[in-house]
Amino acid sequence: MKLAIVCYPTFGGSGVVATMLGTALAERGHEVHFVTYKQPVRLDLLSKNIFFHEVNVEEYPLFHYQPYELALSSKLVNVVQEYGIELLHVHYAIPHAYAGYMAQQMLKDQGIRLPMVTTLHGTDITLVGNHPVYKPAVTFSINNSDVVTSVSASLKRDTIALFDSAKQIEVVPNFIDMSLYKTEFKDCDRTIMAFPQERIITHISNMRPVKRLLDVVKIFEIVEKQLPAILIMVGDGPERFVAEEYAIKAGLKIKVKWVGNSTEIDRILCFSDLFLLPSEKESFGLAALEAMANRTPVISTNTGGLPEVNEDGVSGYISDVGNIEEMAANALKILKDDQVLNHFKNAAFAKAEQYDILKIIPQYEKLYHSVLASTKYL
Ligand code: GMT
Repeated sequence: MKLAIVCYPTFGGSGVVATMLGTALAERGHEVHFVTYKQPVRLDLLSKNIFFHEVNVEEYPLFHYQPYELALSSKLVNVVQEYGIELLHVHYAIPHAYAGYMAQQMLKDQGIRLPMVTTLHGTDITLVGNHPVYKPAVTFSINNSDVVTSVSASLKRDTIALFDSAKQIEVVPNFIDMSLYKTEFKDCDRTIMAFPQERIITHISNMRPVKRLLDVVKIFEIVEKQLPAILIMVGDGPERFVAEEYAIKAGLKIKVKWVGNSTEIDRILCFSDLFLLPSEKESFGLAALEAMANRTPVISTNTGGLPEVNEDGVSGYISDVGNIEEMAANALKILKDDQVLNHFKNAAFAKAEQYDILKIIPQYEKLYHSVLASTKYL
């Protein structure tokens, strides 16, 4: 099958999922065309069956805002015509589903039917998409997609509740390639970051307000009073400065290490003892799954899809948003004893196996085949 994937090319989870999906599909013999404004960060272009088409937005003095949707839909039309694309899969509704719909309409005029699968990732529904500024367009895009998927059962419920939509939504959870984690990393050297007696606690995010960065530092502050530990903060974003200031004022400057955006996530997670994700909202929590695949237990909130990923008392613990004391107490429960920590590490890995890519890719393929086979597109 020849398909086009539209996604954000940055460090966010939706782009990572789209890239992993496209790469896996290409390995299974499908021809995959990524259409976005920059090469996705985790995309290996030198792969058989993978193409990348950059969307360029022409600047013009009259434009206060650059019309990205227009450029994207035009690019999609060109790519579909040139390569005979059979199906479009857009990740993150805003503005991708909207641009995809416009491309569909332009192609329809030329007698070309292009079915569209839209995958909802979280904030496109729960935060941004729900805002009155975007809601009518997002509702329209959802209702006019041929197939809509959500990355968790929780996000499906949120979509139905917030958008009052009768559209059927298929839950296809996010996934991870577990074959990459079956063998130990050769360069998993914790001494580059910590002293032997220190536990290594890690947080990874885009450091936006929903991630509650101050909670991360405050949880660590409580834990660090009880046992030797360091905190590795991976990523960058608007909340970083405030959290960094807090850590310095709390006397934790040398204990909290800010490493910025990283392409070495697995190298960091493989020597981590605990992962913190105290988010306000999280449709799935891909970073938590990546931690678990690296045998790192997770302390998270119980919001959104997190309880589906992080099994309370098994792969870690979940708490109400903002309950810093409980999250710190649970972190200590896991970290205080080597045997307990090892037990949680193994359980986190076993839980991650439920989301192995081998179980999820066939679900997408089945959806693609059913939409292609539907009479509408024969
Ligand atoms: O966080 C965002 O604003 C967007 C998005 C992204 O691109 O990273 O994150 C969402 O999609 C991820 C992949 O499906 C999920 O793992 C994240 O939980 C979800 N973020 C939120 O719901 C806040």
